[in-house]
Parts: sequence; structure tokens; C-alpha cells
Amino acid sequence: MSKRITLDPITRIEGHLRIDVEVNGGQVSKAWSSAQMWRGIETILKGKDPQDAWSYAQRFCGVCTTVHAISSIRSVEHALNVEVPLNAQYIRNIMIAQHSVQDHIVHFYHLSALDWVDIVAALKADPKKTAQLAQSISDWPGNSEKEFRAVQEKLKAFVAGGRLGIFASGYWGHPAMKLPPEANLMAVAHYLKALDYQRKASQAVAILGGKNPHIQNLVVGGVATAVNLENMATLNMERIAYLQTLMTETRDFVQKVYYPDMVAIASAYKEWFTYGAGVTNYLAVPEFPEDTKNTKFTLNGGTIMGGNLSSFKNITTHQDPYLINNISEGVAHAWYEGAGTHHPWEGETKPEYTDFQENGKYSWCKSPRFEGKPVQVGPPAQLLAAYAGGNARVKKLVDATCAKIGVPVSAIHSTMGRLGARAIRAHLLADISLEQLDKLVANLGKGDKSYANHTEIPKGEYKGVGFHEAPRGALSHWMVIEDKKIKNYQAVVPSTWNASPRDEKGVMGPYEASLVGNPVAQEDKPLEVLRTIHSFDPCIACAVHTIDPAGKEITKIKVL
Ligand code: NFE
Ligand code: MG
Repeated sequence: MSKRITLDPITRIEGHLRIDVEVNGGQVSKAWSSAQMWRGIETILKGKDPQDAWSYAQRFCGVCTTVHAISSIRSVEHALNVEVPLNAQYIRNIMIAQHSVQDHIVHFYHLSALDWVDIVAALKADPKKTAQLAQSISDWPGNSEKEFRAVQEKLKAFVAGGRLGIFASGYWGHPAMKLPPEANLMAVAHYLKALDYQRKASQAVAILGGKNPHIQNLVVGGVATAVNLENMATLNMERIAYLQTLMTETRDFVQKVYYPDMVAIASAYKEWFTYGAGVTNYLAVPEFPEDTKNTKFTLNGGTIMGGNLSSFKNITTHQDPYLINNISEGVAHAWYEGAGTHHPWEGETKPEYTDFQENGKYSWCKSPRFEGKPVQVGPPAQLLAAYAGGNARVKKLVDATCAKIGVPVSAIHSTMGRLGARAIRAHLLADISLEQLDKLVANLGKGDKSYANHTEIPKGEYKGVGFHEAPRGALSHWMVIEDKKIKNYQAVVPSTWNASPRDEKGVMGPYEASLVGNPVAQEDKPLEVLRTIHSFDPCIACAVHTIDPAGKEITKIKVL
């Protein structure tokens, strides 16, 4: 007998997501992903000055504001063929790398760890044994018995007083929870510590961006961050030294706490490398430009189809026609007029709400497709593209991590694989942030003080696309400029790729496909569904850039 479960809203994500699953014999047999909000910023952008678009576009989301600023500004620079001085590229690179590090720390500890960690079970842990466990996997100085005992005492007081606060109504004691008490206590202690370290990464972005969230330092053609090592410019020696301190502390947390914790959790839940693969077509775009023309990058992008690394096609520049020409978005099952599919430069955003129709329209998310196929974007895509593209550093880190856990590289196609890939990416980007800072200092040391190429928008029609490999994956902003104004604006966002509803051929998007075959031990507590959905780190504000006050809320099962 099959049973329908509606999870609405899914919490510990950004935005409003509804997931419906049909469960048969303890397994998901069908799934629907429905984005429940619409804000229409693509529409608001029409008629605006292209120079200002980045500031509006940051309002797509409250989580990844920086990434939309970067994609938007790159779309204008691409349209007008504007070069970006090296100092500006490095400054942007540090901001986006630190933003990703912050985002990944928050995802692992605050948005997904509680799917695997039983807070209440941490009460039974022996703090001394917890310290031994933590010290056996890392030499991080914060892992002391005293620290773990203090956290446990705090937790005991919360539980005794019935004040679990943010930890209330979790699935504590669920049969799918498997960590020993000591691992639970270690994770709870690191959950609290992670709050401090994500703040340091945010601060690094704010120092360069003037403000965070919503950086203020971009201009078409560069940054507005005056750079001069000797004087009182925004970025001087004192600021650079402070950035280095912050980013070193965050790197140590990522590499000595987050990464080993992920390896420990993955090792305890190895069966989760066999669930949740779903769509194994991947797309990643090149990131961290190292020249002024966006043709040379630290990490390549590429596509992989059907989980087969030998199908890999390398993408090494943002101008690659294979990348630019093969993206489309359809609305056959989305709350927009008609059922058409368009390339984003010809894309339309005309809302038309119908209520949830499982065989009709059921989401505010459009269905992005690459060469007509659904693709998964995010850390697995980026790592697999770099791996297949022969990046020795990525290959070494991926191989070493898989060996530690005892799984093959193909295990990345899974729920746990997505969590693991994100931790590996954070490990990598924590280093890349510091390297980009060194490059900035070296370039300034050569006497290069330029930070922007001032640009006027000319008359005439221009088209541009700004690509960026954001924390959740490949992001692109598509702009058509006519007579100095924005004629069309379309954002194809990582969470739109992953949360996509079925397309006109009925082919499911990545969230949906990844749920099929997922176990569900207790239908009234579908923890396993959360594990798989959270592994994508959904951001529905981004996905639809949109809120619909008329959108119906149908809460059948409320879950943490
Ligand atoms: Ni709103 Fe985002 C990222 C973008 S959406 S968080 O990363 O772009 O997937
Ligand atoms: Mg869009």
C-alpha cells in the first residue's frame, strides 16, 4: 500500500520548499519538488540601468547575496567586453571564496548535521572519551575534555528545563540515528563553535565588500575598493594582515574540525553513499579568474553525463559556446504562462498560479536543462569536473578523502557524497582564499594600483552572461541591454537547477530523482527525506527570486 507524505515547509533551508513523496514498502517511489514562493526580481530589473543591476540582483536571496552581485556584474562586463584589473579579480575572488567557506560551515553544522546527530543522545557521552575521540581525528586545540564537559552541562540544563530552543522538535531518538554518544557530543560542541568561525569568514567578506550581506564595493569593470599598501586606502597593510588572520583561523577550523567531522559522520553512515544519487549529469563553470579577461581560471568547469567520468567535457572559459548555447529553461510544470522552453536571453517570467497539480503545474521553479537534460550542480559537480579535467590538487584531496572513508570516487553520486564534496570544497577554498590574498599582495607589490576600468554603457543592443560557481553550484545571470537600459534579465540559479520540477518530457529534476529509492523508516518522521533534500543545501529564495502571498500553505507534517 502506498502512502503520500507532504513535507511543507522543509525547515533548515532558505525559503519555502514543499516536498511530496509517495512511500511504498518503506521506500520512496515518487517525488515532487515544489518551490512555494515568488518575488519577481527578474521582472523588477527590466528598464533599470545595467550599472545598478548587481545591487538589485543581490536581493534575490538573503543567503548568497554576494554571488548574485558577482554574476550580475560579470554579465555586463561580458556584454560590453570590459576587462577587469587583476587587483579587482583577486579582491572579488577572496570575497567569493570566503563567502563559500562561510556558507559551507553553516550548511554542515547548522542546516544538516542534526539529520545525523542526536542532540539528546549527547547527554550520555563521557566527556573524557569524547576528547579522546576528537583528538584521535584532529590536533585542533579546542578539542578538550573541559570544553566537552561544559557543553554537556549546558545541554543538560536545557533538556532538564524543557528549553531545547533551536533544538526543539528534532527527531531525537529516531531509529535512523546511529552515532555513538561521544560522536554526538563532539558534533554538538562543534555546532556551537561553528557559529564563531562562520562569522569570521563573513567578516572577511565585509572588510573587502564594505558590508555583508550585500557587498557594496562592485563597479562594472572592477571594484570600488581603493588599494594602496602604503597609505590610508580601504585596503592597506593593516587590513590585509587582519584578513590573513581571520582567514587562517577559519581555514584551521574548516580543515581541522569541519572536514574531520564530516569524515567521521560519513564513515558512520556509509550506507548513505548508496542512496540519493538521482540525476548524475553534472555541470560546473570555471571559477576564480586569474587574468583580466575571464579566460584563465584556478578551477575548470565541465559537464559529466550519466555519472560517467569518461563523458567529461572540459569548460575552461566563461566564453565557451558549449556552455553559453546549451542552457534553456522550461515552464511545462512551473507556475508561468504556457509550456515553452527558452534560452535565457529569450527567457520570460510571466507568473500564472494554478495550485499544486501533480500532473500539471506545481512549482514556482522553472526547469533548467543543459542540452535538454536535467543536470545536478554544486560541490560534487565542481570537484568531479576538476578531477576529470586533471586538476592534480583536487584529485589528491578527493582520492585521500575517499580512501579515509573507504569508498570509491563514484560514491560522490549520493546523499552523503554531496555532504562530503561540500566539505572537500570548503577545505580547498579555505586555502585558495589565502593564496588569492598572496597574489593580491604580490601584484600590489609590483606597483599595479588599478582596481577598476571605468565603463559607460553605450547605445545599441548588447547581450551578456555572467557565470559564477556559487556555493550551491553553477549560477548564471543573462542580461539583454537596449539603449542603456535592461531589456531582459534572467537568472538561472543553482537551486533552480537542483529543485527543478519535471520538464515537458516528464523527466524529474535532481531533488525529485534523488528521493526515489530513499528509505523511510517511520512515515510520520521522514528523517531520511530530509537527509537527502538537505544534502543539496536548498535555497528557494534564489531558485525563484520570488514571495507569493496567495501561495497556499498546506502543512500536513511539520518537520525540523
Ligand atoms: Ni540563495 Fe544561491 C547559492 C545562488 S542558490 S543561496 O549558492 O546563486 O542555489
Ligand atoms: Mg530565473
